[in-house]
Amino acid sequence: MGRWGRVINIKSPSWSPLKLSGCVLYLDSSMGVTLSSGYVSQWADQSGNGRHASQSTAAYRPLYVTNVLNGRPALRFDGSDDYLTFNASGMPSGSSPRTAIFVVKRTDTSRRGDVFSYRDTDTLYHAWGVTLDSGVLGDNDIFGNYWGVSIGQGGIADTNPMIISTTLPSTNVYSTRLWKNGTELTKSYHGNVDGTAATGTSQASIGVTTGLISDTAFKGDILFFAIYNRALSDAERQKVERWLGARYGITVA
Ligand SMILES: [Ca+2]
Repeated sequence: MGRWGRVINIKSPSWSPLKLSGCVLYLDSSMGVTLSSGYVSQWADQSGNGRHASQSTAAYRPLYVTNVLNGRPALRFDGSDDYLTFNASGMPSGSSPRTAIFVVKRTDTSRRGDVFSYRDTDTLYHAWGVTLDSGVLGDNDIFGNYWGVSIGQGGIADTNPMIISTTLPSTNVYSTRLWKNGTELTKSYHGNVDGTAATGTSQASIGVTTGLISDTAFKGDILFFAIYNRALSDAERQKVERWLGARYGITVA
């Protein structure tokens, strides 16, 4: 040991978005993926809540593709019938605040591009979900039980890799915020947030809107997907976005 003692690494190399409190679902394509003949039968939730996303029907499983972004693998959804389901029970709903952050790369923006959704207990509508298209449930882009945030005709029609973040600080839909690669997007709003998440593995989907599979299928790659049961602060959200940007080689504002 020299005069100055050990060098202390003041950075935290092990930090990940999992370290933030309130993470209720955490899916990372670099871990917890179970394959069947090259397709994904399960994507294990790393949040500790056991909300593993899975698909029992072989034809509906997304393809696992290595070295998609910055050496990281992806789940490739075919835009036709591929999706995974998880249990919606206990997910943020009703008047509770929430955050979703994901990393995706669309390959066909003429498809609707629904990244996830989960159903309301009334089974007709949805407690929450995010699509990258417009024209959903009455021009909603982030939608619930007849509420939504519109981001204009065409939605986020971008085939570049992107980090999408959205927060809902309160039950008022007008409080919803939405960012692409760290830049906040202009929106318009309507309706109210009131859906209550249903119970059951078939009630929540990744890659489609639950119950509307053929109309809503996302076409492209999903690499990362996290949901929190609170609205992350701007500083927290930016920390996650920068971590994701470095991890996947995406420039963040
Ligand atoms: Ca398929």
